[in-house]
Amino acid sequence: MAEELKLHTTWSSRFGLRIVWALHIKGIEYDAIFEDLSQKSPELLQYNPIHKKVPVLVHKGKPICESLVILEYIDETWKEAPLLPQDPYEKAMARFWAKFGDEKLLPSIWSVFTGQGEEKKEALGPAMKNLELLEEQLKEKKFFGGEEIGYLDLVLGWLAYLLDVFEEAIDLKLFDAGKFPHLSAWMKNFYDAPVIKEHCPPRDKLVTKYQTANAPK
Ligand SMILES: N[C@@H](CCC(=O)N[C@@H](CS)C(=O)NCC(=O)O)C(=O)O
Repeated sequence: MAEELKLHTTWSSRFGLRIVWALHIKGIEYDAIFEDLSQKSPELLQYNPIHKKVPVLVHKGKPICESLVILEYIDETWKEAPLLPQDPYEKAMARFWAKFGDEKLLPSIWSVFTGQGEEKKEALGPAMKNLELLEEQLKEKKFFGGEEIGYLDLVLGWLAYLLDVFEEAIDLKLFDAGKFPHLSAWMKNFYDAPVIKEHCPPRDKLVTKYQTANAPK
């Protein structure tokens, strides 16, 4: 029986999926409420009046917004299968790279995806540089979290299922596995974990969504 736990998300939200994965890893029951972002529900606007975005987790009637904050809340509330490292320095590093993922890596790849002509070419350099930085971080580790999927894996998880969707949508090869052997192995390990794969949106539906999003207006 779900402990009054509701997740407002969408079928494809890469931020929402982090939360879905975390809840499944910890074996926590919840009710998913799928929002239509072109017509946000009064509950979403009430729970997240500042950003008006998904995901929002509502625990015993209390809303928590912003996916990184939600992940930490989940990890502190349900202690089983810890997501963040226990060591303070390792924890700080996981938070640092999560911020890097959201503030640097994601926008740089998004610019390649949405840029037109020259803009797209210029966006490639920073995107590749950011991927190289992650490659160095990962080294020989199976997951960023070590032997098990952890907080940083969940935050960067969109790379594992979405990068090749972006590539197909814009018909451009971005990611060369030969140049990023560790990252490429990580993507496979991450996506192949049943708890992740079983809770990823259907690939063909994603390709159609991003092709439509990228179509010249
Ligand atoms: N920083 C936020 C980003 C959330 C976000 O951008 N959500 C998108 C869906 S993937 C959204 O709700 N967009 C609606 C809007 O911008 O109006 C987080 O980590 O939760």
